[in-house]
Amino acid sequence: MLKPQTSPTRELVNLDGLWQFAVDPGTPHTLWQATLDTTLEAAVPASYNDLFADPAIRDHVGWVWYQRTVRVPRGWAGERVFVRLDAATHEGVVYVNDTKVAEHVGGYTPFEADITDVVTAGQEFRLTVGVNNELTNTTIPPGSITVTDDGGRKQDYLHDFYNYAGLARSVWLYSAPAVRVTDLTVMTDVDGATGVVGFDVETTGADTVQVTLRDVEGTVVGSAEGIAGVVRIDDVKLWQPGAAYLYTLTAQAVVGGEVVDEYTLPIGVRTIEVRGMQFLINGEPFYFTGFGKHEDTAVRGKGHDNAYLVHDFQLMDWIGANSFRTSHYPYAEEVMEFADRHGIVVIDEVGAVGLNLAMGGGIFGGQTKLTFAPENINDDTQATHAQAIRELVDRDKNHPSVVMWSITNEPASNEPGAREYFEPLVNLTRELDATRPVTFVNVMFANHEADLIADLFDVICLNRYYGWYVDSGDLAAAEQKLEAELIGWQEKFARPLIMTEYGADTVAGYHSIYDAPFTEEYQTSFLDMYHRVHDRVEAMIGEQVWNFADFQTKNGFARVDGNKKGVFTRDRKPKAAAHALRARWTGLKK
Ligand code: GCB
Repeated sequence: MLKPQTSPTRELVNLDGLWQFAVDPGTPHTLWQATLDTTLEAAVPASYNDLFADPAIRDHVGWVWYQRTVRVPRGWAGERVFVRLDAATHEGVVYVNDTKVAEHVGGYTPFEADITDVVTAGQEFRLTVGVNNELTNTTIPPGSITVTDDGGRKQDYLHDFYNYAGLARSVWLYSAPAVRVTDLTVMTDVDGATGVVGFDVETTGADTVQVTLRDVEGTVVGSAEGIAGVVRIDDVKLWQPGAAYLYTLTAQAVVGGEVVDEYTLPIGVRTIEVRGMQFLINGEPFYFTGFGKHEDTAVRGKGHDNAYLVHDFQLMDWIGANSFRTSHYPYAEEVMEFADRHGIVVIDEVGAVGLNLAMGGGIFGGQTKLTFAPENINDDTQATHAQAIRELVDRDKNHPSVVMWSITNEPASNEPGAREYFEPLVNLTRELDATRPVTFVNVMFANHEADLIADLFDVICLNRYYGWYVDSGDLAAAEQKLEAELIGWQEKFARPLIMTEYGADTVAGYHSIYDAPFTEEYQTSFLDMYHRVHDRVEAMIGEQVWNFADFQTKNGFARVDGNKKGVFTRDRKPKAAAHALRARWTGLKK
């Protein structure tokens, strides 16, 4: 789905701001028809959970309602009018006055509706958005809901980040012509000094499409006509990690010789290849440094915030990071575009987190059950998962920063049923995009001997906590076990390995001269130990520390106001390890 934009044929109105807000008293939802009888207002974009001083709102399980009035610009008569939500976490329903115009499941990908027939240019309408935060065994990510003795509903889930919900990304009203560009796919390659840009355009009935490529100065470097084809760029400037270069591709829909619509996409020309145990970007071996991140800040929850966007990327640059993983769900499109413009490499992850063993034992009935059993993670979950993959690839396929798809974090890949569950999803991802490698993120209990799916993937990502959850405080024992396991993966699979999580909870300002977990010194020594091992294992092609910053989680005895494995605090102050990482990663860059 194309991100809305202004162009000579399109207009865009941002609907962010304060919306009326109410919690739905029941399920199925009831409030959509009314003008919300509420004094509450919620900021958009923001998760609603931490905005209010009310635990009943924070812990609510079910639907909430957002409402505002919107005026359609009077100049839009004759145009198609759309409402577009960048995300509604985890399920959204949209009403224009009393008409339902859109429904969408999946909390981190956009959806839109053509509302032309129910609005009038120059007139106001009531826009109501219902958002549901429920997670079940058929949602991605999964969860379970229990009914408490007093009839209340309680949400449980296995992933280690707070279940923030609401309208955490922007909402838009936009106009576009009836005959327009509806999708664009670019695939880039390099032939000597020539860039090869393959394109595919979908329209609603254009006679033809005129494609023009421009460089950063605006000079035309190539063009083509048709709904699919190739444009070649002489002396191409490549999109490189740390040195982004973006051309713009303009697609014009033509009817009867007239241009009726125009859409412009920034594109980067680069190649990606997995060869043996190497990951090549533009033919050069690439070593990933950086973080698993979260969309997480105080008060906003997962609300997208451009100030934090800029600051986080500044801190990543300061520390020498060249990459990050969108753990554990697709991030706001603004983040992906920023990465494109600034040459940051992204492992793009689907929101499939928490599909692991404890799911069977922990939250589906309290007994040990297999995760991939029909009553737990089942065919319906897999169908939701497949749809989440489709929507992620559809949204992010044109970002040069995205070099790999991660289709799940830490599933029970050692369990019967795992292969049957994942093999079709890997195949689907490859069918959707043949240009990028596919990976998954392996959990510690499914090591190289126990795992049943790793051979399906091009690159194997590992989350390891030797020295934290295992051998806590004993870095010497941890070092031996870590190295032995990495060598085990290398010998068995002979393909690239990335350490996508390694980290230790660290309380900023807590110190010791001993190897004492939770101190700033321990976090530094822990990371140093991993780095020694990474440098000794040939298949290691990257290291992404868990986590960039401290983040909020659900309550639990192992979490003190959230997860403290951040190298930065939640308000982005460096812990001591930040300086050590900076020394290593800026050194690796030379
Ligand atoms: C993991 C998970 C991540 C957690 C982390 C931790 O393996 O992938 O979501 O936050 O461990 O800190 O326990």
